[in-house]
Amino acid sequence: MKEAATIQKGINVYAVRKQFPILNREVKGKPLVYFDNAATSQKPQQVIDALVNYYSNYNANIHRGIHTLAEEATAAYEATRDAVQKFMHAALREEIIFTRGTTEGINLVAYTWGRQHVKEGDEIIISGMEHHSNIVPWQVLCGEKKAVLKIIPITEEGELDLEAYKKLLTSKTKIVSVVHASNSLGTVNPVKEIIKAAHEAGAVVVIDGAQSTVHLDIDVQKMDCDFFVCSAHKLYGPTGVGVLYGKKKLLESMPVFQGGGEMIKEVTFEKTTFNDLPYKYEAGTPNIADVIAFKAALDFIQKTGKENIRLHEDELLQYATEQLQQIPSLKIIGTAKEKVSVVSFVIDKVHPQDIGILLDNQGIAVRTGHHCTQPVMDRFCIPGTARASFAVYNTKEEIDALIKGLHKTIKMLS
Ligand code: 7TS
Repeated sequence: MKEAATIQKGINVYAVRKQFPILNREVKGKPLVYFDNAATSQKPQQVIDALVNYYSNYNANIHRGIHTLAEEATAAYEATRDAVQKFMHAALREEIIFTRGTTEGINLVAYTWGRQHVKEGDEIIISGMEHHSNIVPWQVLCGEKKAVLKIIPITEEGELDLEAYKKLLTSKTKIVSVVHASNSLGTVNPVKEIIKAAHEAGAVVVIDGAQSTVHLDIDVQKMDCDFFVCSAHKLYGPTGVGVLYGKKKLLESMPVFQGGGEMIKEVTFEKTTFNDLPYKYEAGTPNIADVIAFKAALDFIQKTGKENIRLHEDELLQYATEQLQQIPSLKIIGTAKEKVSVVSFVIDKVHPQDIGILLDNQGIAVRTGHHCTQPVMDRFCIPGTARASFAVYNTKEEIDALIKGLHKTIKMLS
């Protein structure tokens, strides 16, 4: 990658790139251009080092041991909780529950608060742009309780129809669960307005922050969401770790999710008493190494600067959008006013799968298909899209390579 090109606002992208060893590799004899960041981001060296350091120097199970290794591991694990609390501006550290990821967080809420409160004839509202993980758990719950799932429609631009949403809210609405930023359209939803309206109707709100947390400032108190979920692996952190934020009052009142070690105070065959928050929802040995390495990812974001990252990504999104719009046979799906750095597109007479394969032959990784949002594809009457999603380490030169690759693809296939 040439260093002569412009250094984009606030960050030296080439210095950032040096922290990500994987970016040095080649794919099919070409330098890797990684534009599949919405699926999972790459990891900086400090995250990889944190994993290696834990396993090399203080691998031990947490909370239960009094020996040095156990104490060190516990302290590092709990330090991540403090870092997440700060990162999301949660009021209390016990409101931060570690999960396996966004999917598990949503399922946890559906199985606990959902099962406890949703009754026959009640309503749950989700939107037409949800990831399958924010559809299926609610469908299962509705099936079990004979409740009704209602869907907020999407406009042609890929925005939520808020007027329609407000009409869907009734006294029977128990839960509203919506995505903060869409993984297939890039749309940033006005979650504050959505939450306020839901609360006025007496519903609790779950925000799926899988895509937003890495791009936007997250302040769960200002947002006033009841639950917020995200995944570390989309935040430059490891896979297998996520966060469920919940308001303490709700978390305390909810039934337990999984039973086992850690989540108990006392067990007899007659009766079990459950542990305090957050441990009540962290049954069994957690993913210690990855939780610890997640803090290194948050440190990386902190050091690089959230605002700098956002400005850089906005610039990449704008540049890519302008460049893609110049290809006559290409149509961008998702043209909302507020977007994160995700751009989905289709090309006349070319299947998205073929775009993906031919770009991969040129070392360019994009995601193709329905992106686990099949209802979005149905809404736009398309089989799928090709999706390029940008991260802090991507450059305009890489976008130029994508555009060149697309021209080549179109020439070959039409
Ligand atoms: N919600 C949204 C908005 C997502 O983008 C994803 C993952 C999930 C939930 C589920 O997250 P997980 O970490 O539990 O799997 N999105 C994608 C994607 O766009 N391509 O691969 C995974």
